[in-house]
Amino acid sequence: MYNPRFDKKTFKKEVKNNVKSLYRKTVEEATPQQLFQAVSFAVKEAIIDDWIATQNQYKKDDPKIVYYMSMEFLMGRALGNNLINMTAYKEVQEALDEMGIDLNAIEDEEPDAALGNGGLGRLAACFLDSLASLGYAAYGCGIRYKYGMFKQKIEDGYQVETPDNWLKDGNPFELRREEYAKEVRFGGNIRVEYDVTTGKTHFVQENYESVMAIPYDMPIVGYGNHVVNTLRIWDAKAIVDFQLESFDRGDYHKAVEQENLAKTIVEVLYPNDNHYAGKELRLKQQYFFVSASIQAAVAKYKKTHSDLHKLPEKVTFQMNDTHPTVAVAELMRILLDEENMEWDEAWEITTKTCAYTNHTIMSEALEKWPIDLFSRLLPRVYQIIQEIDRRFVIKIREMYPGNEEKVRKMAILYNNQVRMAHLAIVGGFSVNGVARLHTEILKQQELRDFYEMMPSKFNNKTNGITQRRFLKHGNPLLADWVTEKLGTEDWVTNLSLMEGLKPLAEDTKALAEFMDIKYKNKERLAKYILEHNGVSVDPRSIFDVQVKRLHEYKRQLLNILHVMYLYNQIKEHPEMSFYPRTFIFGAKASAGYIRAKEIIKLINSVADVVNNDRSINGKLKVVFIEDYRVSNAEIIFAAADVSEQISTASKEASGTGNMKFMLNGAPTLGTMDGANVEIVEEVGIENAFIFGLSSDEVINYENNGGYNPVEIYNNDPDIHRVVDQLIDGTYSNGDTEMYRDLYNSLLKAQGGARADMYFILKDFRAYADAQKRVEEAYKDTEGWAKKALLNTACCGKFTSDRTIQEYVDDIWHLDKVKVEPIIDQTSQY
Ligand code: CRA
Repeated sequence: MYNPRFDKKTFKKEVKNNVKSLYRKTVEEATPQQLFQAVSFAVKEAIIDDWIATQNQYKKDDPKIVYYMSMEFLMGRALGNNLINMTAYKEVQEALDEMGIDLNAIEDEEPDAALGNGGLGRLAACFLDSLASLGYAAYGCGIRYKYGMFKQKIEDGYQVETPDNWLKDGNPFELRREEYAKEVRFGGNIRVEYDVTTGKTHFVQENYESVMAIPYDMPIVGYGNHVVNTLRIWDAKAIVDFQLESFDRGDYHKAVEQENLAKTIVEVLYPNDNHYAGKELRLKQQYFFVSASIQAAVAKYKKTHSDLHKLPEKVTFQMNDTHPTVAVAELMRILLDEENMEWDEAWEITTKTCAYTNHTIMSEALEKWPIDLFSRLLPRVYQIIQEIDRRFVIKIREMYPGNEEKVRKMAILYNNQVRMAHLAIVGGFSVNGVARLHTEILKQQELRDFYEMMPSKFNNKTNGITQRRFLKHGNPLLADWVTEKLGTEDWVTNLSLMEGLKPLAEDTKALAEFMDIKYKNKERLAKYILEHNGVSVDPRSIFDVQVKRLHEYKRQLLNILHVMYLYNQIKEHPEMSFYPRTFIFGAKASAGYIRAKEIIKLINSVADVVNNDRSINGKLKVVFIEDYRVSNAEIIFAAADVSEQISTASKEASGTGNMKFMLNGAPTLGTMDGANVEIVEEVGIENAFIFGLSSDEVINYENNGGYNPVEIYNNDPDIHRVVDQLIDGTYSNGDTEMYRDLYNSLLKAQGGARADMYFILKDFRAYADAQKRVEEAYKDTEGWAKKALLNTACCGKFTSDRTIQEYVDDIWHLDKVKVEPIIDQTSQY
């Protein structure tokens, strides 16, 4: 894709001009942040041409549009990614080089756009990349949080959160679109008006508070195809400012409230992953962006179409988990109240337009809003949900006469709660899980009744990741090597070509090259760790990595207990052969998740003890990487030898980090959970290290009251010792209480929770054995290289391009668009 704006001479001139007009400085005088801004504005110029061309093409072709509705978009940095996708990275790097500017250093000036928690938010970002790269019309719809995911500092081993003020220097890539602002209303009461002439009833919301939703558009650049889609995130603004009128009318109070509402609603991302906190402000955020997005989508449709009954032919609202599922009722409200439709026709349209993705079976993540809160905040939406529920319950009773158990289990309104997942399933035409095993569990356990009632709605879409960011950008050495070996760069848009690398598993020279690249990436990570954490690690040791949100079900505790066990072994048998190992962790704990924070502290305490014990000759190192996020993830995946995916089977819906490790040549050490199952299927069980209970076994234990960890504790002296070390002061300077709660969680049932809920002791031996197998395998240098290379070679399935194509084929039915670039874009130069 040739773009004259990236000609070196042109581009350099543009950057110079930008530095001058933005900062009244020369390139030499500019700060790195100013250079980042200047370079980004130059790149944005090129993007805007394609953005216009794309939107014009859409106007012409009128393709069907998917609106990906999500509370989270974990975008990471934009500059490098945009350059990659404009296929201009190397030219720009060279141009900047000639100006004495290091592109990598400039990229580091960009704050991550961290408008998400973890997998769910990052998946949304990968999906947008794939949609644009495949040439499909799509909008991401979300919230422009003023503060994204908090920044994590580790102080004295504890996590400390600081606000993520990501917009403080301005976001060069965004466009404020004031002209598309929409009003969103909360609270008040509903007056029912009966129109005698038409015989129609109208529902009028009164005494409400409202905010203005202002969209900011961010370009989503497709790879090498001139397609630029839009991520539309909404900011909030008060409608009433302090006008004299308000005082006069005695509305002063309301004016203040509206001002406050606008300020607070987009203030901050809730930092919970897989956990629902039930805060009123969260529901406000949900309705705020859903209402604004649907209003905008309907308005856009109406501009060029006269018949709203055909909306489903042109629009799908894909609901990313239950967070945006109020969309079902909001679309009904617009069709009923604003478009004056009858219930049945509105319902027909809604249920052909909305679709729902489930991302978890963790019961604490299931959104259930108290009816009093919900109906107070969204009175009209609540009425509509009541009617949806009333009609649905009739259906249940028709289908299962006399079976009130079914009603109890399936109704949307039950026990004074609004069950959002049920609303989504009833109001949508598709329900999908995110990995084969997860979808099966949904069908057979969690959502069984719904599956039995409406089996055709259920389908699986195994997650994926974008190779543009996680290989081409994150691991340029390996990317170039792959291109050279395959003799083509087409893998960037067709990842199944990676299987062409398989024969190289028999090629000694290629294997050595592959491992040499891994080594260089380990050096790069070692440098990062030294600079950011002050710990020096040996790139010749095995880099064993677990990076993901901190959650008990992900079992970072199992990992660190095993490190404690290894340390005991090394101390006890100094003569024992042991391949040097660096255990690398990265994880944020939700601010209120106390046990997760204890685990972070434990990891850091173990690191302190182990890293400072000269007697073990550096055989073991433990590193906790501060502030794990998209930008440093790219460096970490590239450098990993071992990918830790050790969740309690059945709990991790899919996982996507597992795929990023695989792409970068790190074999999985994991349980048969989530997408691990499919990874093993692709790469072969001999190229992974699988251990532990199966999901059936876990579910079986759970249905029968759990298992007895004390028996294991009593019968396995190694486990006994490690567990005791939580309370004997070994890792807490003699403090026996610091890790008492973790100790208790493993051995005692407490507060309704079973002892060792996540089967850590049950799986411990199997895990330690699998780790032993890892060590043995790694000692065989060439054997290991084979496994590593085959992981890269077999990762084709896990591109988000494949996932998106499946969504398109089975759910969205989008039309592919071809964008012709604006030819005359250089005339001004
Ligand atoms: N926490 C799952 O736990 C999954 C992602 C994306 C999660 C992951 O296993 O890979 O979604 N679920 O599908 C979730 O957020 C609300 O549920 C996640 O990121």
